[in-house]
Amino acid sequence: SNNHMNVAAEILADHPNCSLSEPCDGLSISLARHIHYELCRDEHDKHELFNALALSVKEQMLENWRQTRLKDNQYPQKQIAYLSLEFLMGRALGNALLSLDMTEEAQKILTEYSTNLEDMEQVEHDAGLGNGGLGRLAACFLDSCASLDLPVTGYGIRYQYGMFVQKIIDGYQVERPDRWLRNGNPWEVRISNHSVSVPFYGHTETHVNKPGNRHHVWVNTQNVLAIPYDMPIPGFKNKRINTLRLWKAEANDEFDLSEFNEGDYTEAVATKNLAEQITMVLYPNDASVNGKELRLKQQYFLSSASLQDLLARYVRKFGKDFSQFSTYNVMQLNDTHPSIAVPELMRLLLDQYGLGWDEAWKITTQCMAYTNHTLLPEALERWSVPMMKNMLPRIVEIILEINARFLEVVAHKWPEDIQKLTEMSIIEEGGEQHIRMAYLAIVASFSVNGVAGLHTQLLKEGLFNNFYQLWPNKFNNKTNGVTPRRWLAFCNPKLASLISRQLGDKWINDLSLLTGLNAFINDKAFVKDWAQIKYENKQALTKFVKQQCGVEFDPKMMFDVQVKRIHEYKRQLLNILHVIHLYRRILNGDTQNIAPRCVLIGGKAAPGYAMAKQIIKLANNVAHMINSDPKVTPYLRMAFLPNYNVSAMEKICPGTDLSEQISTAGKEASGTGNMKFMMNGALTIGTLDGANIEMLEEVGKENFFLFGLDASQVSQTRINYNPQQIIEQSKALSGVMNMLKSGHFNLEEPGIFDHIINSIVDPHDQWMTAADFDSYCLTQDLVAKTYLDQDSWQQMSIKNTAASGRFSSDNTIAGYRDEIWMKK
Ligand code: NBG
Repeated sequence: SNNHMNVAAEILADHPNCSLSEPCDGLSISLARHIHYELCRDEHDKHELFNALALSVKEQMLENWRQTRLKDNQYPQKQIAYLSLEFLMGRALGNALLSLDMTEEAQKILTEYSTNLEDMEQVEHDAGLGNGGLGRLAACFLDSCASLDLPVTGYGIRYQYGMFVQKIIDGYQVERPDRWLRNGNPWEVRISNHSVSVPFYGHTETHVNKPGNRHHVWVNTQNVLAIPYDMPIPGFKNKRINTLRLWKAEANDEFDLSEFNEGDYTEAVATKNLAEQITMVLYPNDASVNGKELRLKQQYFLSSASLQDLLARYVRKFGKDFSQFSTYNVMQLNDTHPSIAVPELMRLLLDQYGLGWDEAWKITTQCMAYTNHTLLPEALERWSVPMMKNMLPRIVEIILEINARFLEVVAHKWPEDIQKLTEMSIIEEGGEQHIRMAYLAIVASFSVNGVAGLHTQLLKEGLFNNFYQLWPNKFNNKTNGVTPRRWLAFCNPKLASLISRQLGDKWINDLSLLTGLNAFINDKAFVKDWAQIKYENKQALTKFVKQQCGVEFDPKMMFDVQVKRIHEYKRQLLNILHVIHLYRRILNGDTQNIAPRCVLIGGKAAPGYAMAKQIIKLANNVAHMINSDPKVTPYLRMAFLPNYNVSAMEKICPGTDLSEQISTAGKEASGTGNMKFMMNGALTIGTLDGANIEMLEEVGKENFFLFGLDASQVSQTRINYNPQQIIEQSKALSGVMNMLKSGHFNLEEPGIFDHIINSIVDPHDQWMTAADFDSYCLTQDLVAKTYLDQDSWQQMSIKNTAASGRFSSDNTIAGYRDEIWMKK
């Protein structure tokens, strides 16, 4: 690596005077400059080279970034703020080069430094500032907003530690801190002069300036500085560079440090640590809550900092006349996590800018929009009133006032219906009071949306039915999508160029054009190329699996993949039970019609979720038994992939034949991994849940492996659910259960799977694993039969990609734009 400096020096010497055709800030010279003037030593490692490269790619965006900001400030048009506690961005380099149309240029430049783009890309740490689907959705949305030329700013938290790194030790998950910033983050720009101060604790006082004019003040607060770090979000070849603004917490010296005596340095530093704790770490809970005080602090910190930023920006342009605020601003709340923005906007308008309640409420309710991402009760946020009163006393006052006024509306709609009041109150009574954040969000929002057709329907019929009766027009559906830039063009370059060869490259911006592929399903040469690319992607995935798990896959076998957070409702357990079933068949010599397959499972468990962790252990133990039996491995192999994340998915989905989307119907709000697999030509085995339903509609049921109970059958079956009886009546399932109970997979670890075994036979098993088992196995047999007929498999694969156009996040965002953000 010590010749990088020489290469850089030569390039710079060749360009003593920059010209229009070769500007000094072009990629090549910029990179040479960063290496030559910033690395400062001859010896440096790949991280330093990566940083120099990323800095020079960022430099390519700076001018357009500035232009975008100028343009957005200049024209009076609506600004959209996407508020989210999670942005699961993954790596930025490859995606930025693709958007800037500089991939080839970068490849060429890097050969001069005796390295290549793939190697450089591998050096980048994932920005793992999210748990799973919800955070990755936010990232896909940012890409689509920029590509659709929309003035959308993402607001989030710059966690110093993102999603934990998962190690597997003796088959168990072990969590390690994600030190993603340890080599610096070349993409971010710290904007110190846009810092704001966020108050906590203290108490409120009411002052009467004039008779009848009460003025509220929140005093004696402990203030924390919020410093913005901006990341560029390039649109696809359109010169727009949007911003992801991430807030970092720092101690506010002006206030806190003055409290301490001169020289009491340790105490002063302790305060600094307390403040910085707020943005130290991402909570690793997916679709569940843990109610910790620090989490509420994070939520308020993000909401307050972002709103202060938006208000300051508005005031710079329009002064303190807020009558136009809702014309030019809308805030999309990504789940209830940032819903404390509702009372915070009220507080800023009332206390800071002196508006009256009615005016402030009108503004607030005209610019808040709320997206719900789950029906699971354990994910619905409720904050203890006493806890919030202590931390955010003024905010609680405002919530109580919002609730009092809202309950008058309820009483008006349903006169003398006390039950409605209790059901719908933002404050949950009975024992300690709690604030129902979803209700707060609904009451204040002009739009409430679910993330897939079934999900929205269930919101209206069930969870939020009262609110739906009160305000039917607030409710709307926006089925999720994923960005075709990252999830096809970038991650699967071979397939992308085959598609472009047939259709041109307009599909990258208009994914509905993929239907054009249907014209080639009988074109033998095309089908052969299609199959060959899948094979090569499977070879690459084989290498990755070997590297990560030490397990030998064979690209000639079917690749059957389930990667997502580990959760009982997602039913990785059902998948494992089927694997055990196949294993038994093979041991019994019943190998007829078995299509040899490699099963890959990956995903993280929330550190406090014991059952999910046991499922990981089970997957690892079953994989171990299977892979160490040479009678079995010609037919079946299995691996558990550690540390599943965005960049792993970029390798996995291009090389997958069969995508497992097997949640208990009615539980998965949408799913988005399902869409990535479909785009990349995988076939899906799945239940009628979330967006699977719409995928099936698009591709036709003959090209989708459907099984299991639907959502209403799940509710019906629950009433008299008797898994014991189901097991007795199923030869296959009783065989599997007996093998599990015999301790076959845990001979040296007695009892460790008892909890899992008991959960399957429990009549209260919410996930109804036993109920769907036979149907799942039958459908898996059909999968195998189809796979053995490669011609029809490949045709179905093409049809799946062809039908995936609707699931571009461009399409989803066009819906948000037309039906929520620009409405009115
Ligand atoms: C998740 C759902 C997924 C959905 C994503 C994105 C939460 C709370 N919800 O089904 O479980 O695809 O959100 O909408 O993480």
